[in-house]
Amino acid sequence: MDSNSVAAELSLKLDTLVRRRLGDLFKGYGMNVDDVIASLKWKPLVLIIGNYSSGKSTFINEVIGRDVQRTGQAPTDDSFTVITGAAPEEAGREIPGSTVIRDDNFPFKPLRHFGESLMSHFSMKMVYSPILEDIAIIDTPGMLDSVTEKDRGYDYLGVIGELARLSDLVVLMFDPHKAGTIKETYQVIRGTLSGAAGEDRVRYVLNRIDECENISDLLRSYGTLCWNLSQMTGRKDLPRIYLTYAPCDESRLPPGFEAWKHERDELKSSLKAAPMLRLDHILQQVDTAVRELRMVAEAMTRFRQGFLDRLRASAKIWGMAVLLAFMFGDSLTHLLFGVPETSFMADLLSGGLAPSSFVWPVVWALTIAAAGVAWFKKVKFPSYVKGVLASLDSLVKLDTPWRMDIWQRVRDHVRKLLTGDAGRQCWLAHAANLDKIESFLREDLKKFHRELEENR
Ligand SMILES: Nc1nc2c(ncn2[C@@H]2O[C@H](COP(=O)(O)OP(=O)(O)OP(=O)(O)O)[C@@H](O)[C@H]2O)c(=O)[nH]1
Ligand SMILES: [Mg+2]
Repeated sequence: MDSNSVAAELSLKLDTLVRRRLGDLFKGYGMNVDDVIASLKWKPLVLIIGNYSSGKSTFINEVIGRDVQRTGQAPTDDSFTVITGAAPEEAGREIPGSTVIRDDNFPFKPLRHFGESLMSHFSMKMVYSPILEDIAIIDTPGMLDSVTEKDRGYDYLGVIGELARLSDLVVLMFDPHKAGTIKETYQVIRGTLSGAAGEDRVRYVLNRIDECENISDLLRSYGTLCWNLSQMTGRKDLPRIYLTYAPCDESRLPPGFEAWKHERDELKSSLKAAPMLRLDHILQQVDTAVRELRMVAEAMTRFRQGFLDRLRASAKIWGMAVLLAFMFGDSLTHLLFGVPETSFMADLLSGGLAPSSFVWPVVWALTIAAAGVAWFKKVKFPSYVKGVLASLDSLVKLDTPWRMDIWQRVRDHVRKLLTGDAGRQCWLAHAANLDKIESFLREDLKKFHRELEENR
């Protein structure tokens, strides 16, 4: 079996497993299991991102052997374009974003949250090209320093992060003029890519090196990019950076630049590895999603524990009050108003207890119990929830950067659950859910990893 069909078969299996074992839990915590495995549905995806005019569209045209994307010196693309293979008779068709994003056959449904204005900046082009039979390539608008997310009309970095999550290979392209100094690039690498896409799925490219005047000029740009990358990614070891240029009149190149001629071809070949990377990507994605689910369940377990502790403490105090009210409540009214004629305690001590002696004590006990319940519901519980919301981070242990990373991604979701649904969350069996998730990670996913290794 070729690697594509192995990947397809394994993803289907994993899809079924996740749904069967954890589908209900994802749903219960308001998380979408469809989004988790969205990328499994379609062909492997290659995402090309980078500074404006770094040569993304030029590179894509070269890879697919056709001038499908517009290119130009000024910022050219303001849209995301998914370029996918098509039979010759279908080639040339363009599908609008609203259809692509809503269609269940494509994996882009998670983008629907970004609203209408993204849909008008999103489309799919059907192109006849052999390489597109196995992969689809996504061209993106270049990153601009001056444009804020608001100016674009949609959350650009959010969309890039979501696409990176769905993609099996991410090409991050710079050029010597802006070798990694752009703020948006920084945010994408730091904020979304590091969490969303595993580093091994990213290819770094310094493109347009033919525009460097000589080798020392190139080294300066390369050095700047390396420095900026290490600052951005926080890694001490530098990832490989492909040094490339679009095919041009070789005689124009500064002396010595032929040494990098093959890097363009190597980069192009690395795109073909996307289907192989998919297997790892799928597992990584499920692993991440399940760990996010676990973090939510952990937070809810802690929340519920705090609730039960308070409930118990309140029940103790109010239980005592109910008992006192039962025994002495009618003595008080007897003393003050002469009602009832004899109190419960008096009947008890004189040995004259009758069924009617219990009426007032019971009324008293029920009244105080009702007051206790009302107090807990209206005062104690809201103030507990408010306290938890104010110090949300204390719900989970944040002892490693890795856990902090996961927490950052689910924190808002936990806040939402506690803001809208705190009452119900107190009564759910979070600890049992946690056990289920743990056993999935420990047994099912491990087994899957082994199966994947055997199929390599
Ligand atoms: N000298 C040189 N020019 C290049 C190279 N690659 C692209 N260009 C030119 O650079 C300009 C920008 O290229 P595009 O491919 O449009 O860049 P882009 O990254 O898609 O830009 P946006 O879509 O605006 O983000 C075009 O005029 C290309 O012809 C290269 O390797 N060397
Ligand atoms: Mg472009």
